[in-house]
Amino acid sequence: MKTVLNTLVMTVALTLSGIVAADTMSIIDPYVRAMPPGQKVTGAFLSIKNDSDSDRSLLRAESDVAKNVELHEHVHKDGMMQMREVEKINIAKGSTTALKPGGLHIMLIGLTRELKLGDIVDIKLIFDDGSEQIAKAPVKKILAGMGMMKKGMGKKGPMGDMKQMKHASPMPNLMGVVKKNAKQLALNGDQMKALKQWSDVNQPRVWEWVGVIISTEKQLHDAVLKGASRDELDKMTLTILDNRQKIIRTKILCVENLRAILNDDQWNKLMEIYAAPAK
Ligand SMILES: [Cu+2]
Repeated sequence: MKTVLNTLVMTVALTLSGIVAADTMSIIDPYVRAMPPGQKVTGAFLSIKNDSDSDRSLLRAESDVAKNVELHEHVHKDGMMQMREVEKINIAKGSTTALKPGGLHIMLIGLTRELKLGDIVDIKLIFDDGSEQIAKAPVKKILAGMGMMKKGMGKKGPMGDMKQMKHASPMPNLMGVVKKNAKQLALNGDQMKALKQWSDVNQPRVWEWVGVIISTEKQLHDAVLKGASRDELDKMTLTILDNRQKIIRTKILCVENLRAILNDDQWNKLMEIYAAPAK
């Protein structure tokens, strides 16, 4: 009898704590940005509502779809917009904090699998009071960039994002060509390793910059309609240019790096493959 009573008490206590936890912090409309195939970085967005009677902060996020999960913010610095990691994200009592494109967000870096439209990504959120919540975030396409909001412009489907990519970088993507033709180029183990090291470091950075360009262009589009000042519009334009320049510089370094890693035969072969019309 005593055991039954204990079990009963425990059950009631567990149920109550479950309700309290669910009632104080709620996760609203989580989603993950769909990216083109092969892309290793993406962002997750959601709102967190704090109905508890004390301020809270989100300390960490975890997910098995990415090797690294970071909390990020966009900051305007010297007229430029940049992304950087933050220690925590505050949610004051009685308020809602929104993580959205161009603002605070969760960065999923080093995706461990392909995320397809409609997939549900589990993201564990860990708060400063030790509580945890799992956000079930569907993978969604985010229409971004000027004109994309209008019907008929900007094609739906994976090509939409691919176009954005090209748009953000008018540079040759030799690394992709090398990876695709590794066998034909007869790359050795050391070369493969050197290329992988380069990609691991630089690919996520480039994708962050692409993300900033896409979200800033969207902001610029909206700001013009709202009649923002020339000054504000210029700042956004500079942010876009700054990030474009960073991408272009990285692509230039990438070509130089490839030239250094490949021997002459491999390099000539690569130029041949690159120049050949796509089948
Ligand atoms: Cu970020």
